[in-house]
Amino acid sequence: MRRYISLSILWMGFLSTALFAGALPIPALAPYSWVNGVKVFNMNIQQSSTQFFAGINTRTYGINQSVLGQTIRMHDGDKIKINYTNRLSEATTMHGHGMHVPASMDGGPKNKIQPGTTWTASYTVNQPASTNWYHPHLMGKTAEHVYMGLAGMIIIDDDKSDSLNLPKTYGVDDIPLIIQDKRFTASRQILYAPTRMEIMRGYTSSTMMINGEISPTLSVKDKQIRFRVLNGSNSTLYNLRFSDGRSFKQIATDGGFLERPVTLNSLLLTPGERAEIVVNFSGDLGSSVTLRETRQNINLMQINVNSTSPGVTTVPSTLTTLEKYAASQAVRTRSFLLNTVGGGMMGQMAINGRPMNINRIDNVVPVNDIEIWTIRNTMNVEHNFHIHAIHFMLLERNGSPASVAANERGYKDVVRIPPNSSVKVILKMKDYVDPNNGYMYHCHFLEHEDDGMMGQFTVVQNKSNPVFKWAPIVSDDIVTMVPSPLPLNAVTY
Ligand SMILES: [Cu+2]
Repeated sequence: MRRYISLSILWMGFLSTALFAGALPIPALAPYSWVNGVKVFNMNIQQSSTQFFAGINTRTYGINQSVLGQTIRMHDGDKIKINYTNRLSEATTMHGHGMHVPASMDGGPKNKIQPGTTWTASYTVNQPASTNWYHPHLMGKTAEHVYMGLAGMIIIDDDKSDSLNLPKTYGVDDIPLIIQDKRFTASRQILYAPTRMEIMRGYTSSTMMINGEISPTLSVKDKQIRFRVLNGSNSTLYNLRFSDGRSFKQIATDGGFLERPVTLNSLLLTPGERAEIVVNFSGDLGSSVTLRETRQNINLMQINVNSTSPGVTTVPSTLTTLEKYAASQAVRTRSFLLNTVGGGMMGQMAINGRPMNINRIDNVVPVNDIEIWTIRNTMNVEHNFHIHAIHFMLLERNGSPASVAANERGYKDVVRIPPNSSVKVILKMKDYVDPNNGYMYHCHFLEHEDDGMMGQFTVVQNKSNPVFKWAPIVSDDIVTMVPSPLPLNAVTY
């Protein structure tokens, strides 16, 4: 009877709070070959099945594996080609989140990959060491495709990260943690069916997983261990904390290293955000610590300290020097209002009153201009804000520079905008002029993004003469491509 009860609890998905099961899966590093000096990756986007629950096959999507994707690793300066082949029965795209690449290589909604075809992202890596990720970005389908399992990590190394004495053996003391949560049907298939209220409030679940494993166990040595943490969920905030309340050091934000490690006891990540943390397990041989999510009170992962292998014992006190811009250097300010249109709480998600329109350029950003963007959330729900290709620094929260947390004082590409609050960021787009291909900015709560809380900007040489191939109507900062004397398919996207 007792066994029956515990199985019933398992079926209800609550076991994750009580027991730890399999070892934490470490996504394999994606194999590559060098072809004429170019590092070539072949990534198959495929349908498969995964056993989240013992003995039960759950239909999933993955990239070179059954769920999630292999880790793509590259070095600043590398020439890269990533061939994404779509072996699904539906179209998708593959966007490099956090990647500073030309708009035509961004993998946004226009870079559609039809079933049976291959799309190639080709560029030279041009950014600091950082933890990024790749995931679909198809209009209206991003949330579902990520939920089905399409997400993988991209790790960028550079000379600085090579030389710093940090844990850096992948899967041993440098551990990727892709945290997600999912709902399942009674037959244990992934259930993606948000109601209108769940689109607003978040399609969340208490069944959490790391790297596709519910309640995993990880064995580590009694040294400094680095975790590359990605909130890969659709719309769940994770507040991470260790069961013994121990402190740890955050060394990197979305865009790479912080100048100095920041000591924390808990780490809050909104969807799409990354943080690299280093945890000191010296003196813990033979003991176990649990990584917890405190907003929903979930035990995420048990960490067993069971080896004394050599490793890193101290974290460098200085990591990098970041280029910073003063507010007085900005030549332009822009405002972005996150709210709904038509129907209040049940209306459509929009930015500045405009739901996403793929045929509209909302902002034209001149290259090398320093700009301040103010993003305001006037709703009673959580949002965040993600900008493609550009990393920014926070200037203020709610008008206060002092309200920017120490671990937010690095380069970011996703920033939390809590209910009824505002954030001011400063940024400069340094390259990749292309008036004919847009980059996205959007809320990274994927249900909000899919519903329309997204806009599009281009990077131009000269704002007064952006040299469009098409005939746009320019009104304030809005460029509308319709009606145009050119057919839409004349636009090179
Ligand atoms: Cu949102």
